[in-house]
Amino acid sequence: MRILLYNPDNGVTRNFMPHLWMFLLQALTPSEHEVLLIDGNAQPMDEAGIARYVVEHQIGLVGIGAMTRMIAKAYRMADAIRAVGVPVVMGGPHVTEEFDEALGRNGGPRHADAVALGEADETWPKIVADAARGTLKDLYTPVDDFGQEKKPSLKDYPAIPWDKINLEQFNLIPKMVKSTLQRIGEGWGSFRIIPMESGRGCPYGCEFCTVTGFFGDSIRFRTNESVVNELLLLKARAKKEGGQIAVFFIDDNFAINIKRTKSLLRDIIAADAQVHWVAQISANLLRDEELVELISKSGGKWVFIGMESIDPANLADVNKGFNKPGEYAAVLQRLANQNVYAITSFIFGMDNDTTGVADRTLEQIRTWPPGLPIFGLLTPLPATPLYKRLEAAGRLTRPKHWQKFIPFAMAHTPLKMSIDEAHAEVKRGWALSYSAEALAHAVDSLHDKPLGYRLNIFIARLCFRGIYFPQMGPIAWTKLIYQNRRTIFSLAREGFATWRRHAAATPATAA
Ligand code: B12
Ligand code: SF4
Repeated sequence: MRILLYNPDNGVTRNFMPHLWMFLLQALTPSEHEVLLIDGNAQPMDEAGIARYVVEHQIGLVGIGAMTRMIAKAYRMADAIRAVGVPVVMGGPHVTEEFDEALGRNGGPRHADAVALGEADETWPKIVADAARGTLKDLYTPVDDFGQEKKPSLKDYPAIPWDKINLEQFNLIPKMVKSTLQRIGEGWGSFRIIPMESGRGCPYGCEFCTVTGFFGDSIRFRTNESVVNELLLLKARAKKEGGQIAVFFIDDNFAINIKRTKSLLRDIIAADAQVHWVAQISANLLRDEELVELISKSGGKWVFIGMESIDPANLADVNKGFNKPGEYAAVLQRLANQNVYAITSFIFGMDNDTTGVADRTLEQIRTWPPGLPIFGLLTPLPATPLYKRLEAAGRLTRPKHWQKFIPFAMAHTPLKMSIDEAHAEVKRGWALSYSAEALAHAVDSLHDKPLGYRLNIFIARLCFRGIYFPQMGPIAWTKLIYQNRRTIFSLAREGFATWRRHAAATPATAA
């Protein structure tokens, strides 16, 4: 049977990274089946397009995975696929919580033939076998022989064949400059960010988060050896292709067990398996100086920190009191001392937020080493404790907000400001952090660092801007480059001067 795994586009901007679930399920599919992958962010498709694709490629089963924000598109695509007679199984965090919606049991239309609840590592082969026999069941639940919920151990994690998978759709280097860039340094003909997990689960239970409910509060880890081998495979592939690969460790809290993380990072260094990597780590775990040093030595470049708010009352409200705003500056400086920078994520519209929250937050951010601040709104995702609290209090203004997804729009009323005011705060946060002046300031504040670090911050800021201000296509990019021409010119001039100095210092070799 030929199976298509499909992830819908997010409708706003191109994702910088493919979704891990597709590669994982592909690796877990019994070998007699062929699996094709389409990530809508890399290969945009509409309903007619996907219906045509499944017919032309004689697909026997389609698996669709989606977060809440993409679920409406996922359902539309599923409807189009089912209309041409091909069964659809859906999985992921949204349908796990809202399986009645996907199966049309709550009065709405049915979108999926089957739903895989929770982690599908062990149920997927059964789903495929049932689909091949034409006996798909409505629900697949990961349970043990006694009917108890079972979380897969990651000790026997499958080897994802990164050396063989066609990753062309995920190359971030534009085609027109590919062959020129292939010859620069170790090669920049391709640049891909690959998702990798080293563990699952998070015990913290922040009120707005799906993770503790979905993956559980006990943490499971892969072996160091399996992570190191995966990194070596990716590193070898990049070298062979004259390209670059960076890894995003998608663990929700990569240092949740500091001892284990340190041992993994030491093994990465010992095996010479370093690639540039990004990971999510909560601020409280970055107090450890040795950990930060190992992060840097093992290839860590960016750390994503869910700071959420600079107001301890807000943090306590959402059960994230372990974040201490008073130590944010020290944590970021500790990272910057090792040339590691932070993606700092903030949520506005929390219950103790009042107008002016963006300015107050930005005032703090400006005192920190440069990084990538991102701003979102408190969002009640299905089945989270936040959703239940707001529902019980009658505060949800759009209880089924995912059915008509609107980016950066609240679905409940904050306590101390209006919805419109909350939206304006988020807009201000993005506008002031990603203006040409802010980008120039970020680059200038690194004046004592080598050019590479400044370039890294600048390019990353240009890309991150697109999360809020869509910048798809050549016109948007040309405008952006024009707005930032002074910074681009000064970085280019310095790069050229460095290159000339380097060329003059390198003795010519005899032919
Ligand atoms: C990496 C990641 C991202 C990446 C993008 C996704 C990517 N390219 O990988 C980035 C960093 C960009 C990101 C952004 C956001 N993310 Co995010 N992200 C994650 C994260 C940390 C890891 C995802 C992952 O790969 N997990 C590991 C894989 C193996 O697990 P999985 O995807 O759940 O798949 C398993 C099962 O669900 C199931 N399954 C999944 N799909 C399918 C499909 C089929 C057919 C089947 C059978 C089974 C199946 O099988 C898999 C194996 O067991 C998760 C948290 C988490 N730990 O999962 C949050 C998470 C998915 N993100 C979340 C959110 C809310 C967001 C944002 C909206 C945050 C924001 N406020 O801006 C943005 C929106 C992104 C966008 N614009 O599209 C939520 C989603 C909750 C929900 N109900 O939708 C999560 C769960 C975190 C949370 N705090 O609750 N994210
Ligand atoms: S927000 Fe992060 S720390 Fe909090 S429960 Fe979710 S994954 Fe854990």
